[in-house]
Amino acid sequence: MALNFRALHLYTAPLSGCSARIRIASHLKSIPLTYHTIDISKSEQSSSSYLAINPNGRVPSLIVEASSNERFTITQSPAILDFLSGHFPEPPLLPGTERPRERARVMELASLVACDIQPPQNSSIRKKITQDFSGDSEAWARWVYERGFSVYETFLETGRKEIGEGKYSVGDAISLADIFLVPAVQGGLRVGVNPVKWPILNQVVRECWKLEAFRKGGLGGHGKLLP
Ligand SMILES: N[C@@H](CCC(=O)N[C@@H](CS)C(=O)NCC(=O)O)C(=O)O
Repeated sequence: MALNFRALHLYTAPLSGCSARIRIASHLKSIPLTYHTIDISKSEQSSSSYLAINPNGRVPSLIVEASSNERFTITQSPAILDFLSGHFPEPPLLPGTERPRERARVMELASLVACDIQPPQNSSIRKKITQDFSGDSEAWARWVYERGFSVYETFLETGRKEIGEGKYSVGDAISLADIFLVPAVQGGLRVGVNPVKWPILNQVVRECWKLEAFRKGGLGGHGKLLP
C-alpha cells in the first residue's frame, strides 16, 4: 500500500552523480524533496552525524517521514529510485515487463554506469589512489570513463539496430539509463573526457540536456551546462 508522506529528505552533494540521479528523477516526476547538502570537500559524508544516517558514508540518502510518524532511511541510489518510482509512477522510467527487451536494456545501461563506471573512480577511491598508492587518480578516472563510455556507445549502436532508433538511450522515452548516464558524462567532463568521441552517446546527452529536469538536477544542481 502507498505511504502518505510528511516529508522526503534527500541528503545530496552538488557534484555527486549518484545524488544527481535522484534530483533529476524528482524533477521529472515533480517529487517534493527537502535537500540537505553534504559537503564532500569537507568530508561531511564521514561525520558521525551523517554516518548515523548512512553507515556507508556516501550520498545520496533519503529519509522518509511518513504521515503515520513512521520514519525510515533508504541509501543507495537504485533503492531510492525504486522507492520513489513506486510512489510517483509517472512518468515511468523503466519500460514495463511487456517490453522485456527494452526493459532489460535500460537496466543493463543503468547498471553499466552504476556498477562499472561510477564505483571504480568514486572520490574516496581516487583519494586512496593518490594518498596511499601515489597514483594519478585523474588519469585513472579518465581511463574508467573512457572505457565505460565506449561500452555504452557499443550498446547504443547495437540497440539502434536491434531494438530501434530513438532520441534517448532506449527509444523515445527518458529512462533510468539516461538518468544514470548524464551525470556520469558530466563527471567525465570534470576530468577532461569529452563525450564527442562517442557520437550516439553525445547526441543522447544533448537531447536529455534540453530537458529542464536534467539541467536543474545534474551536477552542480542548478543548470551548469555541458560545454
Ligand atoms: N552505490 C552508491 C554509490 C554512492 C557514492 O559512491 N556516492 C559518492 C558520490 S557520487 C560519494 O558519496 N562519495 C564520497 C565518498 O566515497 O567518500 C549509490 O548508488 O548511491
